[in-house]
Amino acid sequence: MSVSVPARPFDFPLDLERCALIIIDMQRDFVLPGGFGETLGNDVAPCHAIVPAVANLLTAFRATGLPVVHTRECHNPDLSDCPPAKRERGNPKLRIGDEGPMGRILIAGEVGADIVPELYPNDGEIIIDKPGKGAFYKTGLDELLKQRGISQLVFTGVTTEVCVQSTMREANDRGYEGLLLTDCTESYFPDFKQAAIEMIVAQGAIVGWATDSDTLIKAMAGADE
Ligand code: C5J
Repeated sequence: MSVSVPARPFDFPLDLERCALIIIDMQRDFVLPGGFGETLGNDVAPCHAIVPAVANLLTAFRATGLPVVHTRECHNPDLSDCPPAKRERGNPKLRIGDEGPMGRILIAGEVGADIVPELYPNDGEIIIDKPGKGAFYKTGLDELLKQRGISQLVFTGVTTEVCVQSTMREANDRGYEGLLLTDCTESYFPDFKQAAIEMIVAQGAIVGWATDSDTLIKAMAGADE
């Protein structure tokens, strides 16, 4: 069943049999003090502030039985999948792999690299651990989505212009249609968030569409009636 969702730059043709929710990197390391985001000098509070909106959307998706994908940007404990160019860049207080207050920064299995409790994956939901910004790079995400017949992705998470936009672009190149929820994504830089949204919807949805979670949830509820 298909439903038209008011969106920019034009209505999104949501296919309720072929869409999945993807929640990008809602990890303690990006949204709580003491993690990777803060070691880079950022105020993480705005990224944490979207947790209730994402949780509300997650509840709505779980009620439909549609697939949910959670991603985590993280690396192997021996850093074999972390290019030195990524680890050594800049002058952060702590680097990837260093011991921080929530365990080793961005290392798989550490408390900081895990998803915040409010959004924690349920059994059966897809979890993608990714070494890069995009969730398709060096992961099996494309195959997992294709096995489930998914052709549309609803995007949420952090940060809008880095891992969310990278994944939206990767998805677009692979033929998926992407809808970004503007109240369920955030950046450490408000201007970058807005610019990323504009880049995505420009030129007739060159990367994808944008709307907010209330609009999507209302459209999904309307489809049930
Ligand atoms: C960053 C991300 N910003 N999840 N990662 O390094 O956007």
